[in-house]
Amino acid sequence: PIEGWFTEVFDRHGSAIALKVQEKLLDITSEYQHLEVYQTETYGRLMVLDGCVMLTDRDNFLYHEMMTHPALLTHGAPRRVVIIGGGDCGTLKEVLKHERVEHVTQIDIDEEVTNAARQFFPALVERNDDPRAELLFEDGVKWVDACDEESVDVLIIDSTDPVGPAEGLFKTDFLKRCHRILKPGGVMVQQSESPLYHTETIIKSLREDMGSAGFESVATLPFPQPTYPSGWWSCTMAGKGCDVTAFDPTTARTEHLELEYYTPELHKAALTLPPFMKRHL
Ligand code: AG3
Repeated sequence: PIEGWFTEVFDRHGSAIALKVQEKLLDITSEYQHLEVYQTETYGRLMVLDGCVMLTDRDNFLYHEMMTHPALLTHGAPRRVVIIGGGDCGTLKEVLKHERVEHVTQIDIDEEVTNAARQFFPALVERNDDPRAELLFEDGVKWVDACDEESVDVLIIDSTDPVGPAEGLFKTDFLKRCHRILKPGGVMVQQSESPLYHTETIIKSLREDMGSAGFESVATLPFPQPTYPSGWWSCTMAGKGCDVTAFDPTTARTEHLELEYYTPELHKAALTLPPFMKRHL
């Protein structure tokens, strides 16, 4: 760690990411995790949970657009969307851009994350007053269990790494419960860590577990994320009775979405796995 810099060290991979910071704006320990917010010199504000970078003002659009638009546009006409985690509201903001979505429920276990977003990341919460948005602060696993069968079109798991509070969100048992609440034609998408660091481990097992949970199709989409381990990240989609690997970019209407990264063509391209990933999956 360098003085005056925030550093996240990825010990197992012998690498780290560091951002020059000007000031620490928040440092609290909630019931669930250690939450920090910094003002950086060149990436705007930075949110950190248990020492891990969650987002910065400058590059969060990459992650949030890729966590949202491929799944919603693959589905085609989602009306009911559920987000597990996502307390910073960055994913919620992207979902609310879709006019045909009628209701979005965000379930994060830790209200302090949303409080910090409200206080320090105004751009992420700017659509929170939308009457279609419902924010709940409870255990997402329990919420999914209590949810009606076949009632959700798109389910987004915007979690932290599969350790600590989010560990249960990567288990087969939870994926089965996710499958239960999706309507036929439903799509789930989960943040799935780094293609460079986690293809043979987390990504591979998540894809297998999605298959065991009853999903007929799976697709892992890599995208750049400069402030996460290795600078490169991924999401993995799974389809219930639909093919998430097939996407026709000419049918997707995105003019009204105010996008900074996602395009239907880029989505199509991200469905082509690089050879090294293909070899391991
Ligand atoms: N989700 C966190 C992805 C994991 C980042 N991992 C890390 N830095 N070691 C981010 C939530 C944004 N809505």
